[in-house]
Amino acid sequence: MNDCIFCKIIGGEIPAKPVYECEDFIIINDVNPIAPKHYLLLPRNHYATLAEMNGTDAEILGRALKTVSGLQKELGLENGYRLVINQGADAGQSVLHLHIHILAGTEMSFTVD
Ligand code: DGP
Repeated sequence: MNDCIFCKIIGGEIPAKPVYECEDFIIINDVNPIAPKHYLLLPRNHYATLAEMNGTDAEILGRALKTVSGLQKELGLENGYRLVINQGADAGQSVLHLHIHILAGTEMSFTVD
């Protein structure tokens, strides 16, 4: 995907300093953090939305959740964290490359506004 900003980050075209990398995905700091710790987990393969994943593709999401739970100490998530996928316009998805927000570092309320 030539015009995808996250593909450019994954491909090294846009410099970033991943806090974690593996064959399936990378984790970077969000450029506009909404919490003291705000990371983005980016699958290396381009899926604009969840709907583009088939069942095999979606197995990466299970590995992603397990990986995040194994990085609690490294990423400073020991007091808890929230994982968010914004899917589509109503959720405010602004980058059409599937990603998981990892939010932590403060107590969070849970509202929709
Ligand atoms: P979403 O609304 O779920 O599509 O969130 C996209 C997030 O991506 C948003 O929190 C800002 C972040 N973001 C957008 N462009 C860049 C970038 O070039 N670098 C980084 N690190 N984050 C970005």
